[in-house]
Amino acid sequence: KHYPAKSVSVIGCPFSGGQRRMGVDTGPNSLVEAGLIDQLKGLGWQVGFSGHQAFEDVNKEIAKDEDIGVMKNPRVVSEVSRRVASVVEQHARNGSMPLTLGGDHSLGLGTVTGSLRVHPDAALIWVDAHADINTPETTPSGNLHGCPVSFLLGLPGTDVEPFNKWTPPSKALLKPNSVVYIGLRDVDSGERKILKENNIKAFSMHEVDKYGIGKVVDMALDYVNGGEGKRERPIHLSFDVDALDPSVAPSTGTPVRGGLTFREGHYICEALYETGTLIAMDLMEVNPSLMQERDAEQTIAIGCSLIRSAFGETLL
Ligand code: EXY
Ligand code: MN
Ligand code: MN
Ligand code: MN
Repeated sequence: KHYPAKSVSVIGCPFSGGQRRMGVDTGPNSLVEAGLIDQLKGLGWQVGFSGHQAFEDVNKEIAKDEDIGVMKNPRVVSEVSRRVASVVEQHARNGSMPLTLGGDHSLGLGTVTGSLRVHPDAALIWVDAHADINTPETTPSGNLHGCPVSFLLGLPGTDVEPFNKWTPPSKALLKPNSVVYIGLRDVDSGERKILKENNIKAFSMHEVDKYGIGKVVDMALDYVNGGEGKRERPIHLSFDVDALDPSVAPSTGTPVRGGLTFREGHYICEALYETGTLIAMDLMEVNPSLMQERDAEQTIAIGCSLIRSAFGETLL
């Protein structure tokens, strides 16, 4: 077990610069206001939380942050990821499991970098409707929340400023065979090519339908552990709430039909907790300003319950 002390650090990241819709920066505060901290304490965890990350200084540069190529807000996204990496790294080094609340998924570049600095052998499980593996050359939108995985892998096309100042591709910490996706259903053609060429393991919704979520999670864990039933390798879980079906989690910026059910999403979190090898979690893309108030409340409540499942809440 990697966190026997049951100590968790909640890292709220009010950031929206990796995409173009307002409001995702209020996700972390909504999750905390909904009672997340006490819920984690109720599960027996020691919870460190001393307010959200202060990105005001960087955020106010957004208007001045000119595109580089097609990349939107490149300097701001890069600086925020750089800071998040070091915050996640510090907590992990102190033996407190980082739980990062987004914010948009460009933050994943920071969280996973932080984890890998402390646990270089960790694998990444990316639960998402999207692969978030566009490069600055393939991105159809220029939105960097669609790109963090390509930077983590140091793929061709990611050797660009300002990212290469602190996370150069030559020093990439993540290997293509250390990533597994679950929940994909909106993958761009450039991304599909990248997944194929790099032989990256992905369970799309087609595989979830075909095998069932239980088998999919088992196959994902067997794959990263390199053996059937082996459960040793540290795992970073990056959970984009849009992996869930929009009927389950409506308030998110890039909803896609045909997603995970309520139970499938929770099952993933429960099963990862059960392995005892989870070393970090991200819960991303909760945007309470989208859809009706009821929808926002539902999405926030589900964000909290996914987290509780990953931190040991059981049905019986
Ligand atoms: N693949 C599309 C793009 O790169 O623009 C959409 C990405 C949405 C990413 C969301 C966070 O998961
Ligand atoms: Mn995502
Ligand atoms: Mn997504
Ligand atoms: Mn798309």
